[in-house]
Amino acid sequence: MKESFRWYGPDDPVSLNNISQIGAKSVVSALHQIPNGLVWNKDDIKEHQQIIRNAGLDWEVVESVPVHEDIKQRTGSFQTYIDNFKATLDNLASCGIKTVCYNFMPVLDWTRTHLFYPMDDGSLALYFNSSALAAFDLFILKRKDAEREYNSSQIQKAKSYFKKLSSNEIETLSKNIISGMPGASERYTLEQFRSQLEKYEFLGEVDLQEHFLLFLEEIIPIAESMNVRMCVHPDDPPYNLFGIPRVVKNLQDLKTIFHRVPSLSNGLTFCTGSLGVRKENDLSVIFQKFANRIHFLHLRSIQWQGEGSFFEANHLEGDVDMFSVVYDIIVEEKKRLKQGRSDWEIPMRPDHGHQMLDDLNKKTKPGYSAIGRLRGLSEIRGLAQGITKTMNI
Ligand code: CS2
Ligand code: MN
Repeated sequence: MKESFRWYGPDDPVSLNNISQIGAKSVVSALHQIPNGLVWNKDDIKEHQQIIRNAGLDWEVVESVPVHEDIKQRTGSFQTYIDNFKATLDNLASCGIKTVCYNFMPVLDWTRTHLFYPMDDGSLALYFNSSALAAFDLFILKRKDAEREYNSSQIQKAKSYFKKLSSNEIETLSKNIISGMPGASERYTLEQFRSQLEKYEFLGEVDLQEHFLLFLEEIIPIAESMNVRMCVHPDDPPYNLFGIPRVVKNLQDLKTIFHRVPSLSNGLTFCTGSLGVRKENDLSVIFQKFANRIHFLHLRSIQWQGEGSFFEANHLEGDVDMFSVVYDIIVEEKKRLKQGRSDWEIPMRPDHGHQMLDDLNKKTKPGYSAIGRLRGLSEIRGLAQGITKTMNI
């Protein structure tokens, strides 16, 4: 695995020098300052790339080039945005950056209800509580027909959850859900969020999936011609939220995506913490099935809490069997090496970490503090070395 670390740019409290000390060899980054839908021009890409190179690192993976809402809904200026997306890929490729992560989650990117969920050891984790989400949907957002999405026991739990919230907690919960997560290209007020959701009123799962496939049919041939490896990030969490569909959530979705557009440039970001939230998602089965098109790895674990709730566990704990995941990855890398594939070493980043030690006293990006990810990367590095050495015996 090529050990990588996400860097949010010059304003990231975790510096490039920190990343070097952590031992990562490359950086995962994006031009977050460019509004969703606009072309990333070569000068801006080169400038960012040079900053990373000056620190002795390499910009290996783009995460993410955002997909405009018009493309997801196939309305308005979607064709212009698709053309802009292609132009961005072209510019990235001409600068030598050829692995591009993106996602197709409608309206919201990744979603959590709590950003500082205390662990027994005093560190803080990201947490998704399904009752909190339902409480927000039903009693704060007051989305029209929201109660159709929940059964009576879920509504009951959401009600008692909501009753206990102070006005500050209501505000924090809302903020976490609609405008809190790092890297998300959209931030909303309650009003804006409501009107975004309304746009999906007549869009079902099949429609959204078709919009995604049509997007891929346009993008992937261009990517392939430039040797660009596109890798879709699974939905996080991998189920429908707020009554709007999600279409990159399980084995069946992935089969559909790769069946319709079979080019290897149509690849996957294998995010164990996202896919792993659905109990029926067998990570090993998914990995083996699409191994040759996994272009990027996000390694983290989650701990199921029942009814769709989960918190982010330490990387080698929780419900993701990290040993099996890393084992599968190493087997795939050896296979690629034998086949002479130049991309045999798959870029991997520790996907999130706990806020811990000195980072508890710092303002950090939720999930992206230095020390928790350092712990995750170090544990995974040791695990990988152990597996590789025993395999060679
Ligand atoms: C998130 C996001 O789970 C994750 O990896 O932290 O990075 C986000 O969902 C991605 O950027 C997807 O494009
Ligand atoms: Mn991820």
